[in-house]
Amino acid sequence: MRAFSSTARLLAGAAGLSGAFVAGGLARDKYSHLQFEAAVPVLPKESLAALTQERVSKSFQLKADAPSQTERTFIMIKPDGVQRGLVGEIIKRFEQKGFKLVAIRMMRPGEAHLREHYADLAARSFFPGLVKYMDSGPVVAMAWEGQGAVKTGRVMLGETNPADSKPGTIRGDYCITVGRNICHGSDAVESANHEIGLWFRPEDVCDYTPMAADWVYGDN
Ligand code: DAT
Ligand code: MG
Repeated sequence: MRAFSSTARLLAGAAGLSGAFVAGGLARDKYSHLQFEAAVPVLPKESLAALTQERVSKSFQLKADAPSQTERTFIMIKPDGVQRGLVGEIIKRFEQKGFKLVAIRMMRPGEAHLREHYADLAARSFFPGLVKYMDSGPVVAMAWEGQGAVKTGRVMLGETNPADSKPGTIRGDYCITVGRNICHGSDAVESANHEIGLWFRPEDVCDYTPMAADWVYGDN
């Protein structure tokens, strides 16, 4: 009895399977011409869709020259930015803005290097604490290139004191105290070039043209 019923189930299953297979085949036959038409639609000549189809199939002629040697800025994610998992978020903001990443390196350069980087603040009372904090873990050093990269980079970072930084800026969105303000950005073109030279060898800085350059620097 048990053997019979499992044989019956097997037969019923096979019948169902072949039935579904036949039905699928029939459906394919019935609708195959429709699928073909959907893949290559013939649109009414004056329709908006027809015009759009014509326009997107033409090659683009927009003229835009990305400046070949635009300025570069030195941006660094400080140890607290790294520890708090904000590396991707900070890089994302510069990428999405349209700036070009030309150098990047994660490192822990040591006290002497950090003293040199902040040499102009050596006389300030917070200098020893600043160097100690900067030496407390790895940093991510970067060079970003683009029109107005130094000034715009500072705007994107926000004010030195996060309490004065507007929401929407990196410091305005992600930190609270001046002693843990998660990122550094050059304050002038000259200091940017000096800092890039301090943190990177010339061969670490990449020269390339991003595919989107003409779309970022279009002029009408
Ligand atoms: P920024 O980093 O905005 O260029 P800065 O060059 O004047 O600012 O100072 C470098 C860093 O030193 C700053 O990011 C945080 C720290 N710092 C500045 N002023 C400070 C202060 N009054 N107390 C503690 N740390 C300070
Ligand atoms: Mg500074």
